[in-house]
Amino acid sequence: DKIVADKRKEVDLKKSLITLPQLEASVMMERTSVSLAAVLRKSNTGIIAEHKRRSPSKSVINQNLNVQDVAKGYADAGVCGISVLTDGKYFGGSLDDLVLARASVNIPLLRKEFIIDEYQIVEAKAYGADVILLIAAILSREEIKTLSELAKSLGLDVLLEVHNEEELQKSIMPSLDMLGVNNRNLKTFEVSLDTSKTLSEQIPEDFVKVSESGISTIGAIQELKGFGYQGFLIGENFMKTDDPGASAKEFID
Ligand code: IGP
Repeated sequence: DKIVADKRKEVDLKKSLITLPQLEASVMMERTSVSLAAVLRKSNTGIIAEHKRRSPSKSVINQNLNVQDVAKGYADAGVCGISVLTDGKYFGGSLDDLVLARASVNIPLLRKEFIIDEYQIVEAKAYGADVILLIAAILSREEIKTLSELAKSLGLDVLLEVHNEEELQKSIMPSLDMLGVNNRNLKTFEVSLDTSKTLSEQIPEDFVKVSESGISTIGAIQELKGFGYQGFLIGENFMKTDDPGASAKEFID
């Protein structure tokens, strides 16, 4: 599909600019990662707040804020982790955003990206991420295995994202830490929390369950907790305000 073809080109270009051995020599490779799964297991709020300037479904969400201020605001609010979009074309993010967020906070950072190549995982580590996202809709079981095992070998947590039962069944393997159910239908952009509710019972107990997208009320979180969810990935609802940290804080106090 289109996104995967775009990423293939992007990654091939990057490999020619910064080689894998050069990435592996970066100082950040020595940093000890913080496990988001471990933080979520101990938390009773479970908020993972996202830095998101725009999206294909909403176009502009917030272009006026500084990523360091947003990250600090989220951390001060007491969120469990921060998701930083690094995709430029569809979401207006970059690896610079990840580095700047890393410079601002010590809580777990998720690199939110369409990962299709091992290079992007080393890159995630080199630019300060603690967690990577793998999307079952764009990867085969073999790819999920290779990519997640590399991430684990670098000390990174893995969040595997699914939309339906078929994606879930093909993906289950021990090298994953968290299973995320995306409530947004990628084709229609429609959001339904029923997706999380329906799939919850099929997720084995050993994985931390994360519900992603379209969460905008504390009531929704309470309901999802009843289905075993311990993580709640929220972007737009916080980023559409002038003070995303303050908005996140309302979900934590
Ligand atoms: C956040 P929302 O509806 O709260 O802004 O959603 C997050 O779940 C969403 O940005 C997301 C996403 C993705 C973005 C989930 N999976 C994969 C890009 C790629």
